[in-house]
Amino acid sequence: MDIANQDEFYYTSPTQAMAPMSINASGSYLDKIELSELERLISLKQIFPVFQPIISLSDGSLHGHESLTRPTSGGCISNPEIMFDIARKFGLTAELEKLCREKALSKARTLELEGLIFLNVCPALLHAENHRRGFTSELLDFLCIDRSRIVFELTEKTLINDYDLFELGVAHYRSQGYRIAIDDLGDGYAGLKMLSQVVPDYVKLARFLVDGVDQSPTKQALSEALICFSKKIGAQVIAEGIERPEELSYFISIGAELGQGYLLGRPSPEPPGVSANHTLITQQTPTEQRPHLHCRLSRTAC
Ligand SMILES: [Ca+2]
Repeated sequence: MDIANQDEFYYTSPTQAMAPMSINASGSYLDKIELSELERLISLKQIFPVFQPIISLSDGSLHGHESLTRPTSGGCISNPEIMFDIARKFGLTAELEKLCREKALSKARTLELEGLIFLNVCPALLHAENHRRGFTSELLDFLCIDRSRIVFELTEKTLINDYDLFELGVAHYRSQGYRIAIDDLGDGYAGLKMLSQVVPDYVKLARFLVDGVDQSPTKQALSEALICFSKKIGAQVIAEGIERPEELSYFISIGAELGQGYLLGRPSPEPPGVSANHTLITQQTPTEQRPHLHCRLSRTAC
């Protein structure tokens, strides 16, 4: 799970979310250990970024990478899910996210990664006092990375009960020239409302829709509807979590523009930088469109 999947606490209670949990006499020994280890991880910057490729499903070319984060501290923080859970628990998500972004962008510059850089972000954190505005822009300027190469992934996985706050977050990024992706579409509470209000540049289909889609008429119907809608509003669709050739073939057949998943490339600290997927994509491209999908898409002028 990446950082964008850790936002429930912020969306459901954005005000209280920014107040760190205090360890008092009733705090458990485990709480103290977790907080201590997380503070040490942040101060010593004990994380490293990995990059997973996002591939064009029309020709297999590299479109960009999503940056994910792995901890190196060991101890009780043994994986990224636990790391972000503990950060959320103690109100340290802002500090952790800032560190993740700093590490990811610096490494992307060192590796001279091609294409776009997708970064997960919690919109509510834009309003945290300890999340200094302009930090990302200053860092990008320092690294000579153009803002047009940055795509912020906003999760819709969790309940958003403050859309004014959410829209402020989106406007904040848009006004600076960044692109916006809706992450995990179909896996949360408010996807359609978010789509109508944000009008994103990219839509990332939730993994559960992709998993076994070739064997599920229901998932196919949902995927088709979301792809059709996304195309109508000018957003490119990314099918995330593609692990089987049958899933890849299906999304190619219904016209999804982009794909991501183990089949197309695992997250890596040093990704190859170019896509080796041209042969894989062309082998999976069906010789004929699926008749029923073609008809439905044609009727709705997608
Ligand atoms: Ca993501």
